[in-house]
Amino acid sequence: MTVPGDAARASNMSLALRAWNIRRKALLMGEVQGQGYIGQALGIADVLAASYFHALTYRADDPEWEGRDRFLLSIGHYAIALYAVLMEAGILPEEEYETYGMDDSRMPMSGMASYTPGMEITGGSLGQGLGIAVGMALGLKRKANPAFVYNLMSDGELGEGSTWEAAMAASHHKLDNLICLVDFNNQQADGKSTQMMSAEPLEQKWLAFGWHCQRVDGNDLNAVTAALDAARADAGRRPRAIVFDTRMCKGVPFLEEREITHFVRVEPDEWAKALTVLEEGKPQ
Ligand SMILES: Cc1ncc(C[n+]2csc(CCOP(=O)(O)OP(=O)(O)O)c2C)c(N)n1
Ligand SMILES: [Mg+2]
Repeated sequence: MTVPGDAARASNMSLALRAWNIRRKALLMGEVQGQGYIGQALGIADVLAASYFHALTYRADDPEWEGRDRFLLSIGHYAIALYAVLMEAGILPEEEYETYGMDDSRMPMSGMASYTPGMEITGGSLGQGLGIAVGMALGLKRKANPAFVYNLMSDGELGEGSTWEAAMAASHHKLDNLICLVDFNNQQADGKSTQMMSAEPLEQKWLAFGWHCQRVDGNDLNAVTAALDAARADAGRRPRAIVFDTRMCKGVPFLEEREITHFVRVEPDEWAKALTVLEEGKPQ
């Protein structure tokens, strides 16, 4: 039985190329519909590459394998980014990107666990993922299953009380098999997170809730992999958080420079241009 999590780690393909492939697949899906949460997908691509090709254990041909690490997408609107990495990991076939957002597609615009292999939960109502992750991590421990639970959440979800209830429960239950990844893109629906309701000082908050916490540049692959390694290796009987500062639209300079909003508008003729610009920056 193949274990692509291990195969991926052993492969010669660099994480930079993996991240580039994820960005390209997300743009191709965006082009299919003429829309999509592309700013978020481009921003989180490095964290997804490092998660799926450095940190996680899974079997691409058996997404429900009991021993897999669970990767929860709490932010259902980031589904386009998860589909891109699931295709890159071989859990979804590459050619399926052409169905993105269409009737009967396994890739709806907002994530649906029952539709998509490799999608562990239906996110979308913000602030639910960490609570579900706590339950899963507790259940795995009770079954003596050594898998980790990763929960990818947003900075907008830091404003949800349910997030902090879950954080407190995780620490109470000493869930050292739980790793919470926070995409701090400093953006939410109505403006910048720091202006809407600042969660700063954010590391101190996780620490005060009894968590191990790191904060790194989420678009620096070396920093991301080092943080994932440190989170797994921490000897404390406590849950672990990593706050990733990311840049929306990363990798497509003309979009990076556009005024960033929750939904970055890409004009019909700009998808092809974005793919061309990305191609120019392809890693060796
Ligand atoms: C409980 C809840 N309230 C409101 C919404 C509507 N909503 C969808 S995305 C979003 C933005 C939240 O910010 P963040 O999650 O950081 O998303 P980003 O702008 O970075 O994509 C909001 C408010 C929701 N999905 N769930
Ligand atoms: Mg955000």
